[in-house]
Amino acid sequence: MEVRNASCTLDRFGLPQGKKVLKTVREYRETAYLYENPRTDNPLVYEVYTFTEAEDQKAGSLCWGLTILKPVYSAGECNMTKGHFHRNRECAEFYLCTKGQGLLLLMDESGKTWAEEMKPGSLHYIHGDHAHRSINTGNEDLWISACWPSDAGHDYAAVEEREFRYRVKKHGDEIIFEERNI
Ligand code: S6P
Ligand code: ZN
Repeated sequence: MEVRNASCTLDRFGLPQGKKVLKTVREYRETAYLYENPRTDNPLVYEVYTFTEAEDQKAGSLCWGLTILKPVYSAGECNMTKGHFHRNRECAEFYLCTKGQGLLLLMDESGKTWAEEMKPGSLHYIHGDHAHRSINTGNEDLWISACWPSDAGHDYAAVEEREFRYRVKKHGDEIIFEERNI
């Protein structure tokens, strides 16, 4: 029997390696619009590694990914991903936190917003009709491993139109949830 190498392996730093691994880097200027008081510099804010064996995005195929969110603060506001619903609201997703500390912000279609605490080992089931945003509340990188259906897609526009109800800030060691005026 032929034994093949896996198409994706984690290197000694835990970073995904392989021909089919796609790396996307987000710079602050792409997410500055999310913050109440944006910074004026342009640090790297998060990296997303995505891997799939599926050639197309047909139902039943899967993607796996790793998001690394940097500890970057904007006048006390914690670094966050853009946040999205899945274009296909039937597609759920798993998040597994493997490093760091943070929050998984969740929102339903009515705008109701809540959070789950992310810490190494926490596993999060994201329902298909819930928007999700990862937030780094710590002082080190936040690592989130994820698995979702290839045909889920990203609907960022719905979040831009109706933002998550809370901003997350840190004053000293205290995490503060600030309700938006929306
Ligand atoms: C895809 C999954 C993640 C995010 C990534 C970045 O369904 O939820 O791979 O895409 O964490 O977040 P965002 O909101 O900028 O796409
Ligand atoms: Zn998603």
